[in-house]
Amino acid sequence: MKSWMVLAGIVLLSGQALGKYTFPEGMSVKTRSEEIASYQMREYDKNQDGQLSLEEYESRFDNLTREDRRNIRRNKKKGTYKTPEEQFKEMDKNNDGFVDEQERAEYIRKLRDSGNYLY
Ligand SMILES: [Ca+2]
Ligand SMILES: [Ca+2]
Repeated sequence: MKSWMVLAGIVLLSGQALGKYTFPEGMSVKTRSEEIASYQMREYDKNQDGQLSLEEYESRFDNLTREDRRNIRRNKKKGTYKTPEEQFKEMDKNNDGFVDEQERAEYIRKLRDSGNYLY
């Protein structure tokens, strides 16, 4: 093995031994809810202002996946089903009439924490 490779190996090992891995500054580590929210934001934010209007959010329900439909049925069975408009009002924490990525992520987290299905 070449000496620089050995050296790199030692540096790597000592780094792991210390257990101090810090992410580069400015890099945020996204949670699963945040990842879903940012994916959905790209998908449904038609006018690309970084927020969802009720109309944009409702358009999502025109193209439901099989999993979405299954989750809707499950929530209806549990009695926890909410219409898109009801969901939107619940998501819009600051009542400005729009849902931003953070509000969406919080809602997704809340659904999961309460054991309800996302749709
Ligand atoms: Ca928008
Ligand atoms: Ca809002």
